[in-house]
Formats: sequence, structure tokens, C-alpha cells
Amino acid sequence: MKKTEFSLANCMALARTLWSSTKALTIALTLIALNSARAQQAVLHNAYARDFESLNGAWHYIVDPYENGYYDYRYQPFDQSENPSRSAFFMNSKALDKTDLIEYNFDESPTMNIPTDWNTADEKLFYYEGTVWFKKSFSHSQQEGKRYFLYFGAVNYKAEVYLNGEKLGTHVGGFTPFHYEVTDQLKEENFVVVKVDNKRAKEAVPTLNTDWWNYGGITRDVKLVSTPNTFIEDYQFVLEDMNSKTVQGSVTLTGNDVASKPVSIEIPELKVKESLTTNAQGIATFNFRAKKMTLWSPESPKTYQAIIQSGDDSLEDQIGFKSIQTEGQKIVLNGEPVFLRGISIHEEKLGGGRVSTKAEAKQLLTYAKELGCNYVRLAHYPHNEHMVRLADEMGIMLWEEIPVYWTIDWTNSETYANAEAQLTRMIQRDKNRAATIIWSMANETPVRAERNDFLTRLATKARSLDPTRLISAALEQSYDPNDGNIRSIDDPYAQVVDVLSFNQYTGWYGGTPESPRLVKWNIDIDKPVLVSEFGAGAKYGFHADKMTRWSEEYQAYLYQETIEMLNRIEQLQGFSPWILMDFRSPRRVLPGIQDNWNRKGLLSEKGEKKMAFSVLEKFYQEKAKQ
Ligand code: GCB
Repeated sequence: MKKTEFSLANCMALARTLWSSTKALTIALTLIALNSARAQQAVLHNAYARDFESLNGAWHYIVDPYENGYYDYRYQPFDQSENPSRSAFFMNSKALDKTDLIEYNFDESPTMNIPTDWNTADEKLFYYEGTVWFKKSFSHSQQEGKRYFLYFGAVNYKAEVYLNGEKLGTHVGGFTPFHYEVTDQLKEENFVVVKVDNKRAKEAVPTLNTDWWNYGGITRDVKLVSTPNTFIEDYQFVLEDMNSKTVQGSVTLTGNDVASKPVSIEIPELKVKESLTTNAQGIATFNFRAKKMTLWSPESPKTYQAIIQSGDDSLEDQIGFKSIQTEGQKIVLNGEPVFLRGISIHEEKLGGGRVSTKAEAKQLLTYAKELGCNYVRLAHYPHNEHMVRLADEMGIMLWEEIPVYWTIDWTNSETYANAEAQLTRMIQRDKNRAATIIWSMANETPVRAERNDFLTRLATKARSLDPTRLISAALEQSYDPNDGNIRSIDDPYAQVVDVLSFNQYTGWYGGTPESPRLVKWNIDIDKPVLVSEFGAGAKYGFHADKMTRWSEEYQAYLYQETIEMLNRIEQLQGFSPWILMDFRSPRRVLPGIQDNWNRKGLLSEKGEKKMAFSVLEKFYQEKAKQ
């Protein structure tokens, strides 16, 4: 069955009516589902548009590999005692007089400029995995009628958060935002302490084994966000029909008194102004037509200022409207088939280290643009919000992904809950971004019943949260036992996804750059195919003949041959080669060549272009003309 179908211009009128009422019902149910999910999990949608005080900047830190500031000597967590010892680091204690024994002192400890990852910020922590404590003090003057939230863009991986010595909560998962309401805990002088632990674990998401470095720290912005007492918790705009330019959506209020409240949404440029009233649950739904609307696309990344207002609260956003669907083997954007000229990107900045600023994110997308991309795969976890908003502005379609990578603990229910929570938060954060076209559930996971079940549940969840985008996962190819050159996708999950994606490395992991010539594709699935990875390692500046491993020539040759090979896949609708830039990986130890970098970048970690960059650039230039 086809995915979210908003335009059925070619279908019979009856089918059309039936379909669109089913669709409208699906969206309405989804909005309700999203809203009931909210009852358990507060949302602070579009936190960047809110009033806030930045808590970025210098934070004192203490490296604590034995978690001495967290457990007592009987290994009991201090924070589970009613009267925590002053030895607990979250108490931020100081020796009161010369007889007093306190064996730590945040204010005498070094500082780190948050947001950052500690492996880059402190050279002694280059490969450190474990606990680091962070402390920041701040003054605050409480305004009557306001609520306050301590907001973190992301902390990798586990955060224990304390304000003025009181625990606010524990958050698990390194790439999605979270927050705690602190209205009643704030004083004039405050200290926030965060214990961050990036130790890898079998049951975690991602798990023990990845081909990227596990950067630890408070890697994204920290803010004290303020809102009115009753405020706009969430909203969603969905292009319901691209022909009539009908938009459907909802606004949700949170607070003590949310029923029967006036809400307005306004898009001045389209002369849209809707006056709404919330229902008993604080939800107002809307539906409007905007005939003059220009749809968002990479060629014309048009977004509109939207103003959402209720009582004392008002939020602004830039919203783009687009329709994405599949039609047989095509990916169709705004009713037109589109070839995805992509590249994969890790959230790693020039020189290494996590991207933590908008400028660093922009640098990566600018390289992608230069390559001629209209699409980027954000691998292998949700990237920061700047990246996604910039993609909206710059006209780059996105694949967004959660770190269900390789060998997850498939039968562990907590692992599933963790993966589902990361998926949910990613969708909640980015559901209004026009750029996002694909939610990916996983990367290169082994086919087996428990995994199929795990990933199928994730896809069901993603569809329940957002029926308007496509579902995929980076699968693996299968080899014919009698002829290794005959390739197919033998994975039951192919039936679940909307877009059939797989990684393949013919000519790198096995074979030579000439091996792709022999490959025959035997993919009998009537869905669009997106090759989510291919590539080869090359050390920038190393030149040799094109059959010599690690030379730029080898990589360039492999790109040429691979592109020809992939063009033989009948259903091919795009690819995202691996990868834009060399990135840190402790698995990659070959001296003089890798030196702890995965060298499959088209750019070195310093941004120097390897020869393969121009091979892909040329191909994309040609494709863009077609
Ligand atoms: C893959 C993985 C990616 C690795 C890449 C490689 O298939 O998805 O995370 O970095 O191969 O370089 O081997």
C-alpha cells in the first residue's frame, strides 16, 4: 500500500474522496495520539523561539572515573538517601572551616566551554569514557506568572541533573533534547550540577560497538527557558492536500486551565488567520486552504513565518509545506519524481569533535551544497536542531535516524523503550521541518526474528506519530550462494519500509574498484531504492595508481565504478555515499593512514577535497540537469 498520499490527481473521484477522508481521519487520529503521548511526556516544542537565558559558557568540571561523587563507599548512590552526604558532588559543598573535610571543590576545578564534547575540549580526556561532573552557578530573578524549564539540547549519554542539591531527574540517550520544570526550585542564586556518563553498555542505544567515537559531554545548548503559566506546548502543521493547498494541524496548550481557550494561528504572507478554541484537553485543531502557497523544495526552499498565539503566549516559526510520498518505484516530492543526490554526514565538525554550534552545522551543509546535493543522510543518530533548521533554509532534504546500529540488545524491553523514546523525541522535535522526508529506524542490523519485531514496532510507532513522511532503514544486501555477484535484498523488513535502502561496499570490503562491473542486481521489490552507503577509504594527499588502497585514485575510481553499478538498479532513486568528511573512529588504527580516523570522507577532517569529491560532484551536476 502507498504511503501518505495527499495528491491523487490521477485517481477516480470516488477513490479520491474516500482516500482523503481516510487520510484526514488518520491525521486527526495522529494528532490525538501525539497529544495523549504528551500527557506522559511534556513537550517544549520550538524551544529556540522561546524567551530564555543561555546557560552555555564556562562550567566547572570534575572527572570522576570511579563515580566517587555519586556512590558512597558501600556503593549506595548518595542521591537515594533522604539526607545526602556533603561528599556527594551534586551538593556542591565547600569546607566550612579549617577542620571540615570536603574532598572536592567545583569552583577550584577547571572549566569547559559548554556546549562541547570533553574528548575535544580537554586533551587529557581524548579517549575518556566514564563520568564527568559539571557545575554552573547562575543568578535568577523570578517573574510573577512565569514558568521555568531547564533545557538541554543533548547530553551524551546519561545525565543525572540536580538543581541546588535537589535531583531533577535522569535522562538517557545522547542525541535528543530534554528538560525539567524548575519554577518552584529556583532561588536568587542557583547551582546546577550534571553528572554525565558516556560509558558504553550492551543494553544501550547505541550499544557497545560502533564505528564512530563516543563523544561525551553536554554537547548541545543549555538554557533556562521561560513560559507563561499556560503556554503553547506543541503544534503541528501538515500539508493535507497539495493540490488544494489544504493544511491541517493542531495547537496544544499546557497549564492549569487549558479548556475553551482562544488560540490563533497566523501566516501573514499567505493571509491566513485562524481563530480557534481549545477543547477540554487544551487542543485546538485547524484546517485552512492557502491557494497562493509555494511548496517547499530544494530548488525553492520557501518557508513562511507562522505565528501561534494564545493568551500571554506567542511563538514564531518558519514553516515550509511539502508533500512526500512514494509511487511504485518513485519517490515523489510535491507530485514530481525526485532523484536524491545525497551524502551521509556524521555530526562531526572540521578538525574533529561534535558539532555544537550553528556555524559548524552550516559548514557541513555548505560542503554538501557544493557537492551538488539536494539530500543528506544525517547518520547515525539525531543531529542538532540547527542542522535540521538550516536544511529547511538551504533546501536540503533529510534522512533522520536513531542510533539503532549493528547489534542492539533486541530482546531487552528497556532497550526497546529507550529506542522508542529517542525516535519519539526526534519526531516531536522535527515534525514541522519541511526538509525531513525520511525517518530511519536502524542501520545494518542482523536479520532475525527478534530484530524484525523490534524494528517493526519502531516503524509502527513512527507511523503513528507522523504519517506524512517515509519510513526506511539502512539494510544489507544478500549474496546468491552460487554466485556472489548476484545481489538481492533478502530481508523481511523490506516489506515494512516505504523506501528500500541498503549499504553496500563492493570494491572496498572485498574486491577491487573493478568488482562492481560484475555485480548483477536481483531486487524484485516494487519500491524505490536508495543506496544509503557506499565508499572507500583514502588518505588525503596520498597519490598512487588507482588499484592502490588508500590512494585518492582508488577512492575516485571506486566511486566511478560504483555509480555505474548502481545505475543498473531499476528502482534506484538516489544515494548517500559514505561519507562527507573523515571522522574519528577508534576502530581505525592503521598508522600513517587512518590514525584513528575513518578515511572514507570525500573531504579530509580539515576540509581538503579528495579526488572522489569531483567525481560525485560531476555526476550530481549531470543528474541535476535531467
Ligand atoms: C557501514 C556503517 C558505517 C561505517 C561504514 C564503514 O556500513 O554503516 O557506520 O562507518 O560502514 O566505514 O565501514
